[in-house]
Amino acid sequence: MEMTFRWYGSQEEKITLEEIRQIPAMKGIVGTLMDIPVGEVWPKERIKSLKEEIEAAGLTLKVIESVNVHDAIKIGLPSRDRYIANYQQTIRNLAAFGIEVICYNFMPVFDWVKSDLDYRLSDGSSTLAYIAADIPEDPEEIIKKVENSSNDFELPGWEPERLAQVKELLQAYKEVDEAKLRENFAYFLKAIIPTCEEVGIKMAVHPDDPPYSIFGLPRIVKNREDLDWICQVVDSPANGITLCTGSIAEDPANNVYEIMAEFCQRDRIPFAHVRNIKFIQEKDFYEAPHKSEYGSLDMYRILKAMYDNGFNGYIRPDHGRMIWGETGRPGYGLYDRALGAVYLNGLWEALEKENQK
Ligand SMILES: [Mn+2]
Repeated sequence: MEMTFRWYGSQEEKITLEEIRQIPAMKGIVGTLMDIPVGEVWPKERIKSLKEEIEAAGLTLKVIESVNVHDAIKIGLPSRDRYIANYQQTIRNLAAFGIEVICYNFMPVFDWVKSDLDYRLSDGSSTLAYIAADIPEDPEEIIKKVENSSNDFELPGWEPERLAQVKELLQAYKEVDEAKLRENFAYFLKAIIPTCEEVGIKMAVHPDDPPYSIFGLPRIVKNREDLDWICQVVDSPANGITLCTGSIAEDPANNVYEIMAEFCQRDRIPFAHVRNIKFIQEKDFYEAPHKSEYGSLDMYRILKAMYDNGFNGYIRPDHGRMIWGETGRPGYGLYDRALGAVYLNGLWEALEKENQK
């Protein structure tokens, strides 16, 4: 297990690499090149300088989150082959600089959806929440809402240029049901996984967030059956999952502990996002502090499922609250994610020592 921290790059962040390096036992950065438009090749020189900057700060760069998949691929447009060729080239370019894992998702239009990016907890901290009644019916309203509460940070997967055409995008997805989206996903995986095998990279698909349909859009990475289908459609260790405990558990029908255990055992989880959520009622929830007692998930059980089933990939504390007066990119402050990382490392140390007896 190796602890990592998502960082958006010096142009996009007020959090410095030095601050991240000072988190005890923090080893690596989960990096990105946010300014490269979706579908374009990531240039080698940009990857090289990102890696050098991170390594100069005493951290490693082994995981990229995300290389986003162009809508033409998800919709299955004739132009998809060009975007797939670009994706293959990006995989090769990343591998040339020692990247081992690429996190991505296959969600139509919206990368993730929350109703509230500044949900106040009783201790005064601020977090992300999903309250179904507060999700507007009109998708354009949710875009405005997210833009207005993003503290002027660009949020991952919410590229303003792309979402400016949301009406056209939604129209383009009209003919894409779950079966069609699955067919397009299989087409994509069959094209890129051989490239990954050739250069030694693992793809790791992030579950849908939330893991059920919203705005009438299809969802195909939402439960155990979907993950099983993905692993089988191209049966290769290079075709893996970013198991995000928060996202998977957002559907109470999903047993996050069993899913974690099964896919760790099948060696398909090269990367894990670990966070806690607290259900308010039915499927409504907010993102809770990591420690088990604050949320609806048992974090010890999650890490034990990983440990017992041989997890040896990268892990990050996923999101954190805004605490101690910090302001920044919602979900991605320094302090609470640092606390999460230290807590997860503590649980892991206990599991290791308990099993060394
Ligand atoms: Mn996640």
